[in-house]
Amino acid sequence: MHSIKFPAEPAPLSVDVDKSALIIIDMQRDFLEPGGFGEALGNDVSRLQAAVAPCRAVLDAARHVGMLVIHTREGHRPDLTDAPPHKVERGDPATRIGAPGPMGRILVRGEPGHDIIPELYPLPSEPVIDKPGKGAFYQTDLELMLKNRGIDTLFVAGVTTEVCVNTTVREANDRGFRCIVLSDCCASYFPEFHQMGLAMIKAQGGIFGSVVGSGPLLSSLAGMS
Ligand code: C5J
Repeated sequence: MHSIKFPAEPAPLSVDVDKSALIIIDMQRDFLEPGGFGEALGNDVSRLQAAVAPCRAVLDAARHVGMLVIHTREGHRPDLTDAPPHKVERGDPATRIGAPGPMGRILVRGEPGHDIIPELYPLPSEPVIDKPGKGAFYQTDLELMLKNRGIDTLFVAGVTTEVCVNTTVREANDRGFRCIVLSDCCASYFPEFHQMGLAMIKAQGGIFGSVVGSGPLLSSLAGMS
């Protein structure tokens, strides 16, 4: 057992690193780079850049201490059979899911835009979960992986705070996992949704989980080694 302690909201935490995983949600080119799904929906994708460097620092630290790291990607099969019609039909037909864009077909598996940004690229040893929905547990084998590895705590990073991060945290919470959301490692196209997304998690005594910046976690992980 490797225990670390750090301040968090709503209360300080003590965590066994050996039972913890870092899950990095959807840090894909489609969400972070111009010409992808995020921009097709009318968003300013530069807003998500703030999360990249903190995510990279936590990713490096997690790798250093041997913590399980899992990456997720939102996207669909090339024939879109796993994409709900109501999801596909949203927005301008020229830029909707499956339409051709500068990074290949939007939000389609195997296309350049679907892949994870180079700064946070997974190592071959790190599982990548391809998910058709917003939550990382929906129609994936994430829960099986976590149970098989004896994981009970998730450090959660990625984008966007109020959509895929929040949905995954809520799914994890109902499955009995403790969630610790890394505030500066998450981002939203809407700064106010980022703040509220974090507030909703930590309110009411941590109704869905805890929130902490990368700084305190990095300090306590550095103290381990
Ligand atoms: C969205 C996500 N925002 N990864 N997906 O559609 O949050």
